[in-house]
Amino acid sequence: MQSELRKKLLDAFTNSDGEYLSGQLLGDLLGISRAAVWKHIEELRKEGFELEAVRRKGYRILKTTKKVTADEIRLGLKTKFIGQNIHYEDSVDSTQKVALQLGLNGAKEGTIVIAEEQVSGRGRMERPWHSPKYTGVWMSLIIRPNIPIQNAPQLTLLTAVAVVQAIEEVTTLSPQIKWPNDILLNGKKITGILTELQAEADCIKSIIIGIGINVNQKLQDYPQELQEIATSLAIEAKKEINRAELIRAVFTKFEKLYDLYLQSGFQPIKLLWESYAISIGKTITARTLTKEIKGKALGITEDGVLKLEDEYGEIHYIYSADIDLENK
Ligand code: BT5
Repeated sequence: MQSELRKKLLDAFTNSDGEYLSGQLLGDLLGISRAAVWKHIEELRKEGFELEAVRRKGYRILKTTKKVTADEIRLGLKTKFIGQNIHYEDSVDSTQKVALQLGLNGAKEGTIVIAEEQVSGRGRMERPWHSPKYTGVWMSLIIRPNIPIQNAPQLTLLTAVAVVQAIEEVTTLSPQIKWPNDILLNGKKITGILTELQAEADCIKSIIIGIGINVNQKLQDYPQELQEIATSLAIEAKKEINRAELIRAVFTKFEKLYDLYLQSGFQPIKLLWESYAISIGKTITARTLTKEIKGKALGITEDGVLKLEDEYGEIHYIYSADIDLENK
């Protein structure tokens, strides 16, 4: 985890808008000596940041690292609590697993676990999630909302809206959402979301939201079986995307929507979700664990449950399923 001093230092650079900051000023802000400031600057350099030091002017960050370390994400982050504590790893089996453990150990709301690579990343029902190094965003967010357990799936939908809005802000792309947890571009999957609960009796202890975003992969980076169904932001936008900038945008959008959700409930989120939904009004097939139902997707209920009308006019409420769209 990042030290408080390091956070303050990066916040100072965030707020300086590219102006020089003197060693004296930084020392005063952080409550440390100029020599200690210099040590922190050296550590940032070792991490890969390019810093300019000019006599009588001070320090300025010229270039960042292209990694998604806690420091890299912090520089430019302006949220209140989402992403204010970042646990960064080069390689993990799954960020969900690390976050579940941190959640049990009392990690603060808004804590993020992020890794450059996952060697056993997973989707729903233990399906594998392909998470190669330095290309995507593989992260898990810990939140502790005071809501009934049955409302937890709404947070998957809220997260999907946040990711779509972040992608729209950082790129010129306009992704769509396929209920419940897929974000698509040109019919191919760009993001998957996995929501897991830690609950006791009827009370939510924490919710771990896993977000996997394909950012800078090239088509050949995917195994054969994914090349048909997956894409990345770089493939679609035809240029590399700054992962840290995208992550900060996801945090900012999520925090806004989450605050709105806690204040006003699911209704405003539902409207936003529907505006991005690809399947509403279309004929789809929902494959649940026990059956397959084909019909017209009418929309989602106030609880985020999918409403499907079959050919006999019967309405089905789908809580969990994989969805196939007709004529993809
Ligand atoms: C999901 O599951 O879409 C949820 C994925 C969540 C991944 C994040 S990454 C951070 C956190 N840590 C984890 O270990 N997981 C979370 P599902 O709807 O079950 O879709 C899984 C299916 O997507 C697989 O069976 C593949 O067909 C496909 N898939 C696997 N890797 C992919 C990728 N990188 N891009 C697109 N599709 C992929």
